[in-house]
Amino acid sequence: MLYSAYSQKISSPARSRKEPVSYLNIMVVGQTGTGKTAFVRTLCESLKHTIIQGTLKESKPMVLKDALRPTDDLYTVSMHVEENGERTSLTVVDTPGFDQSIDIEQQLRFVCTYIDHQYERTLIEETKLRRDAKAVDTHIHACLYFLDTTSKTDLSDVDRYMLRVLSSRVNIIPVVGKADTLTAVQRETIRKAYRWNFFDTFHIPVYGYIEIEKEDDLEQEQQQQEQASEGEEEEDDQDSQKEEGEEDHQEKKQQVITNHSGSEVMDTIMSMLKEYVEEDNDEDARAMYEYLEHFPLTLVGYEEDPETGRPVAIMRDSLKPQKQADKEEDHQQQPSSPHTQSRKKGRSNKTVLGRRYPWAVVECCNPEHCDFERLKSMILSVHRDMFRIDTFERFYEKYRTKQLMNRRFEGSPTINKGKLTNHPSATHTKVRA
Ligand SMILES: Nc1nc2c(ncn2[C@@H]2O[C@H](COP(=O)(O)OP(=O)(O)OP(=O)(O)O)[C@@H](O)[C@H]2O)c(=O)[nH]1
Ligand SMILES: [Mg+2]
Repeated sequence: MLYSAYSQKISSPARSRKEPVSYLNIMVVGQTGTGKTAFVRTLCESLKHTIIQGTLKESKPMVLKDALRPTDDLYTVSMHVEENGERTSLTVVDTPGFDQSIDIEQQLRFVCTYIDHQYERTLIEETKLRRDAKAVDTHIHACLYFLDTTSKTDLSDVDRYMLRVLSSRVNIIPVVGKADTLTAVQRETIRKAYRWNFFDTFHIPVYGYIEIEKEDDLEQEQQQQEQASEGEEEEDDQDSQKEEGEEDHQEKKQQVITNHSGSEVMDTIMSMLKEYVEEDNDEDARAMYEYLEHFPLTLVGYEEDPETGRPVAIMRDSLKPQKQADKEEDHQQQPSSPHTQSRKKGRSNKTVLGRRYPWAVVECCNPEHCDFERLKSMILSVHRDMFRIDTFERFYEKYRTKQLMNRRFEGSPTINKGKLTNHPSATHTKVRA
């Protein structure tokens, strides 16, 4: 009830506006140098034709126009985007990368405080007698977590810790940045290893994860309870059982990684989703299934001019001699048609966002090269409403309950408004109609 009232309000902040607008706020987080800012710039650049004129706003001047440098302070970029006839007020929050030489707890606290602060704004709004008609939804609906891929096999301890804490507050989408630096085999290996880590070993509740109680687990639990009631086991027996358990786990990991998607739990989730799709034609289940098929998504940021930070001009097929590229196209077209001639002309001038290597061009928006386009469509259409609903119904509710319980126990209902306005999110750009 509360949500529908709220969502209606946040979806149509101005009655005069003909098009309803959905607010979507995403945050990029991860260790330093993993490609977060390059992703934000690539996203803005790739959306430039769909941004409604005059709506692009940055919380820090020149933040997108300067040379690419390590991010030392949180900033936001907001814009109204229209895709497939749907309008989204998109805000991207870029954060300083985690640096392991500085207190990790403190860096994590900074990000968590920012996320919580957005929930606090809603809580304050809800408790007002007269609510602000122009209040907008500033919740962080999805957090792209840029994984540290240096080990190329397992989640790093820092990532694991950060992910565990963040996934209790926000929808986490783990991503692999700089995917052009991985060979096809490395990508597949890393993908499977991460799936196993996230879903089977550490059970990190990222977006798409569903907790499944397996029959084996239930049986095991039952057996354990029976054993406990029968009296204490011999210590030696327990140790050997534990060792056997670990061996089984390793053996299973090897089997699953070599033969399947990399994760037994993910396979189970996906077959559940498949049933929903086949039996009920459930679109949300289909979207989630397709997302999990590519989990974790791979990204490539554009190659920037070191001085201006602008994308370097890369022509499609620039590495192929023009005659060869034309020949390939002629195979698919009527050789002498005027259409072919004009396409050739148009195509040979076409620049792409990407990175150029002596042997190939990697295109950011080519689905065969990485999942950038897939992620973009997740954010702007396919998963947009799921992110928003999930955030409100799950994460905000959790925050709200916790705060209200705390305040009741402390006997202090005060909400420090002065403190809130000093928070970095005071810089959060509000794009109003
Ligand atoms: N090869 C390759 N390099 C990339 C990619 N994205 C970014 N880089 C490079 O990696 C370096 C760091 O990129 P940033 O986007 O600044 O990384 P960041 O995660 O924002 O770093 P912090 O702001 O320190 O947290 C820069 O030199 C980029 O040119 C990519 O997709 N592929
Ligand atoms: Mg950065």
